[in-house]
This record gives sequence, structure tokens and C-alpha cells, in this order.
Amino acid sequence: MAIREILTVPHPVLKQVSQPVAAVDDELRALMDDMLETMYAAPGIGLAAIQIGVPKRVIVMDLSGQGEEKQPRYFVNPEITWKSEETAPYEEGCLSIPEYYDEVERPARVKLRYLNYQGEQIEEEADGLYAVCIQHEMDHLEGVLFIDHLSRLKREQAVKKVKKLKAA
Ligand code: K2U
Ligand code: ZN
Repeated sequence: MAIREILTVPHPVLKQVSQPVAAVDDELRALMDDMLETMYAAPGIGLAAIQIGVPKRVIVMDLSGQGEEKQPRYFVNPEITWKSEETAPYEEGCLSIPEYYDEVERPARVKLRYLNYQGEQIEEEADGLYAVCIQHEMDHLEGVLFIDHLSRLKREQAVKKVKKLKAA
């Protein structure tokens, strides 16, 4: 396993649309292992493969709290099959936009279909932080960042702040 570099704005790769995975094999599982180690080290609770420069439709996540047993989740070729009309706000952050947080309104509940670490098809419903995080990560697979849901002024402020952070 290895900790990989997390790309930050305004890196152009973050705007790429990620491609479906052909097979859940040992090579893909090695990538997911690296993604999970990278996410824990950040630290974060979710990570999309594009954030480490790999344009594949793969997400890892762990919503377990500090001090709780780790509960890693793996999503290959995830699809959102239903979104609730009801929406909910959440103060989001992003490992590719360090130290910038703002409120984003998203559907409160979603239904999803994906392949797991073993390549088995899973269908389930998400709400709460799970719904927020999976939608945030699914945006990454489309080259969309949470600041793209904000005003142009806020988006420009976020990128300016990250550039300043990296120059320091
Ligand atoms: O995509 C990422 O950069 C991972 C995010 C996932 C996330 C974003 C917004 C809301 C929930 C999850 C990182 O984990 S951001 C750091 C973080 C950590 C705990 C709670 C919220 C955000
Ligand atoms: Zn993010």
C-alpha cells in the first residue's frame, strides 16, 4: 500500500470525467487500498480516484467516528438511481480544496447501485452524512467540485485561498 499525492485546485485533472472500470480485479483492489490509506492519512472520510490523478469511477469512504472501529466502503462504477425531492444543507469541505468550507444543499436521501471490493453488485439507500458524502464523491467522477455549486465569487475566493496556502 502507498499514500498518494492528493491533487488540489486548480489542477486541470480534477475537471476530467472519470471512466467506468472494466473489471474489479487485484490491480483495482490495490488502487482502492492506496486510496483508503491516502484518505485516512489526509484525514478525510471520502476520496475519489480522480483526486489522486486516476480517472476511474472508483470511490472509497469511511464514516466511522474517531475511536470507533474502521468501516471502509468501496464503490466501483457507482450510480445514483433515485434522489429525494427533499433537500438538506451541509457544511462541506474537500481534500482537493484544503481549508475551505461552505454550505451546499443536496437531496437528503439517494438510492445507489455499485460494485463492492469483491465485484458484487450492491443496491442501497443513503441518508445523512452518507448521502452527502456519496453525492460529493460522485460529483468528483463528473469533474465537479463542491465549489461549483457556489457563486462564482466564492469559487474564485476558494481557489485564491488554496493557491496562497500552497505558496506559503
Ligand atoms: O472528496 C473529498 O475531498 C473527501 C471529503 C468528503 C466529504 C466532503 C463533504 C462532506 C462530507 C465528506 C473529505 O473527507 S473533506 C473532510 C471532511 C471530514 C469530515 C467531515 C466532512 C469533511
Ligand atoms: Zn472532494
